[in-house]
Parts: sequence; structure tokens; C-alpha cells
Amino acid sequence: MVDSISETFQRCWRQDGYLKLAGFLSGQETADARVWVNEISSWPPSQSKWMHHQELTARGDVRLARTENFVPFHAGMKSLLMEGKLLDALEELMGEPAVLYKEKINYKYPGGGGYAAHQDAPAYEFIKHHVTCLVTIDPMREENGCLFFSPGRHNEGLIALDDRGCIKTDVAESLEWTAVPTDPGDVLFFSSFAPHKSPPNTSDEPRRAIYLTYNALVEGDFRERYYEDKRQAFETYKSSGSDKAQQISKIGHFQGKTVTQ
Ligand SMILES: O=C(O)CCC(=O)C(=O)O
Repeated sequence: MVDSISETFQRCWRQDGYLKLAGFLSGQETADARVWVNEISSWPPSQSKWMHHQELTARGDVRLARTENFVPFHAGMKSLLMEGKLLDALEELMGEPAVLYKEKINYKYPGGGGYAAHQDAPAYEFIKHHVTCLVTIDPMREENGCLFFSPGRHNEGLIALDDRGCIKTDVAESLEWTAVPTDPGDVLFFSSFAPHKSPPNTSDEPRRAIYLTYNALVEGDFRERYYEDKRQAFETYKSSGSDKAQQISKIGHFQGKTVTQ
């Protein structure tokens, strides 16, 4: 069990729709997570197991942008994400037992693309509300593409979606944005209705983070269905020649240039 989350932090969570807990993971837990991210990033491409997504970076090299669906193939990650203090803290914020809905690593290597202003909710189907926990692997700063949030706007439901499933550009420009830099071992919880965005990585260092998305257990376990649906949707995008085949999500928030394997 972790120490319970203070009333002040709980209030920030409710008010802002996101909450950073600095130094949440121990030095050893942070070091383990970094080793595991390195391991997973070296896995070969797979059609049926994990899902790697590649991008052509602004530096002109092809690098991983994202890996998804790695929990069934990595025991260490499985125990970090599906039991213990991370899940305890998340359940405390949600106020009820939770289950993993999806997991991903976003690598954002030097020159890696940013993400347009969006809410995650339109991309996470079957259930209305999710909470994501970002686990910081590398220091995240404005120059290497940390997250920006628009505090308090998570209470407004879906905000002015465009045809990509992102927040319309003029509306996004009218929101107030706060950069949320984090350090290795910090975690950052956010609601699937919290508007967020991130710039590209213009630094010379990678900016890797693990994103764990959970939903209330009472609503059911949708993890396998989520990945099955995503695979099928992308098969359809490819076979029908849809531009959506270039996305890395069912919403078109990724601003990098994807490369199909
Ligand atoms: O990793 C990032 O910079 C942002 C990622 C994000 O917002 C997403 O994957 O939905």
C-alpha cells in the first residue's frame, strides 16, 4: 500500500483533471521500469502480439513512436501495472477498484512528433470514463515534448471535436495551457476528458513515458476487446486505402510521420 493521497492532492485532482505525484516510484522501481522499456523497444515487429508503431523523425531516421499491448509478454511490467502501489493510488483517485484497459510506451525520440490538443475519451471506446497514469522514464520538459494540460476543462464532456477526433484548432487555441514537466519516477494521473497536447522533441535526448489506462472494474474488463477492435479497425483502414491507416490511434492526434512496417 502507498500512503494515502492527501486531501490537498485529491482536491487538485478533482479541480484540474490531472495530478502529478513527484517521486512516486523508488529509485529501484524507476531503474527497473527503464530497463524494461529498453527491453520492449528491442523486441522485433510482431503481427499478433505487441504492436510497434514507427515514425520518420524530423532528424530523418525511422524510430519507434509507440509500443502497445506488451503486458501479456513482460512479467515485470505486468506486476508493476496490474498490482501494487500504482494501482492502489489510481483506485484511490477513482474511488473504486479499477482494471487495466490499455497500455503503451510513447518514445518520442529526438525529432519525434508531437500530439495535437485532444481528449483521450473519443479513442477509448466501450466505456465512457478512463483514468491514465503516465510513468516518466526520461526527464520530460517543454523542449523534448512534455505534456500540457488545460486545467479544469475535464468537466465539460467532449470539447468541439474536429474530423480527426481532436479539439478544433481555434477552440484549442482559446484554452489556457499549463506545461507539466516531470522527472523519472514521477507519475501523472489524468482523466480521459482532460484536454492535453504535447510538442515535438527538439532536444537530442529521448523522451520516453509509459501510459497506463484503467477503467472502473464494475464496468468490466475490456482490454482484449480494445486491442482486437484496434487491430481490425486498422486492417480496414489499410484495405480501404483510408488516410487513417497513417494514424497510431483511432483519433488523428499524432503529428509525426508514421512509417508502416
Ligand atoms: O506522449 C505524448 O507526448 C502525448 C501522448 C498522448 O497524448 C496520447 O498518446 O494520447
